Amino acid sequence: MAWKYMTAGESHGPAVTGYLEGMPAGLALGPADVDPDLARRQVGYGRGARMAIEKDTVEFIGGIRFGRTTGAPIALMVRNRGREEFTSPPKDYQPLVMPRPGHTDLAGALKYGFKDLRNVLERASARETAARVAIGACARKLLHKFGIEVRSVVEEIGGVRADIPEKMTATWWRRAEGSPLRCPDQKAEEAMKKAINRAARDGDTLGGRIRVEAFGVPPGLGSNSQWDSKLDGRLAGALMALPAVKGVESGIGFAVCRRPGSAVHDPIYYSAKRPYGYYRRSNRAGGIEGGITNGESVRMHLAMKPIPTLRRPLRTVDIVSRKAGKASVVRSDICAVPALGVIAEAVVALEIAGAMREKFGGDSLQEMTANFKSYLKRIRK
Ligand code: EPS
Repeated sequence: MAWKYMTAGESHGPAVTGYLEGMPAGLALGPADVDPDLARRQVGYGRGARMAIEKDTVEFIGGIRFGRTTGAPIALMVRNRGREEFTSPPKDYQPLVMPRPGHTDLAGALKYGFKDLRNVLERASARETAARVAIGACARKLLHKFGIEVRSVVEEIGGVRADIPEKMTATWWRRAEGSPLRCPDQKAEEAMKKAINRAARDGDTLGGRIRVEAFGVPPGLGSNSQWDSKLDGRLAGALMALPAVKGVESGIGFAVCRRPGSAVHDPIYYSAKRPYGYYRRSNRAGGIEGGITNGESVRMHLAMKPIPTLRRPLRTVDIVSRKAGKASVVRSDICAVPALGVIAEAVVALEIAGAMREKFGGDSLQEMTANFKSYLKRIRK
């Protein structure tokens, strides 16, 4: 069973597309499972004018018949409304030649030999994440069948830290979902909005920190036996590969280097009433020990850098004349941290669904479910 997902398509081309291989047959799946996540990705205080242009909806091209997966690869697309000419350059076309520090502009131009940075930015654009969110929503639908939920919350924007408990109750998660910044601490949310307004006024941008958490994950996903099957490694790799992410923490992450073992490791308890018997009262490990899930929620934190397009641009060098100047200014967002939360949920869903497929196999949902149930029975025995 291969589990694989890929995307293609440019930010201002006809569409962004996604490909997902390894879904079992028989899962009810359609646009109604995907469009709500596409809409969640689009909201967020601090986003730019492009989001007023787009109204993302998915179109399935493969892998579904009469509303159910067939076991064939899923192909889908999200059309772009903010399209530009792609076949030949318009008469007044001006190439982009002033690379933005912090962007892929210069590294990409050097790598591919371009004299027009638009060739790089089209694929580097966070527009691509619409495709990852769409295939992530398919993975999420599969996870629902096994009682697994993935959620995200914004913990920090531009240096303003929210006061959020380690264990968020349903009320906290509802508040996060209802907030334009995905932040359940209302006081911090107001301060974050002010910081975003200030950055907008100053021609600047802001990054932040998010938490992404998967609930109901059974113990035993991933493996300790080989480096590339460790689930924390896979999650970290997939999350680090999201636009603008510069740091990933598993559980308490970097805090482990400042505490003794007794304040890092989570003591083990047992109760026959618990779903898997064994449980922890703390979850500093973030639900993964030695690359394998331990039955607690899988929790990761991400650090996002501020967007590199600044209305008050930084110094740069023209890639044609090599003369000093100011970086190019194009339409962009001020802050996209809340969107990163939704995108990270999609990636975590994709990675956990992949690990579930690996462990429970089966060509149909029915077969996979039977394998899952027999595993739980053994664990609970
Ligand atoms: C982006 C720049 C903006 C964002 C875009 C990501 O697009 P444009 O250059 O067309 O104004 O709106 O994000 C999306 C289109 C999206 O769907 O998230 C960039 O340079 O990364």
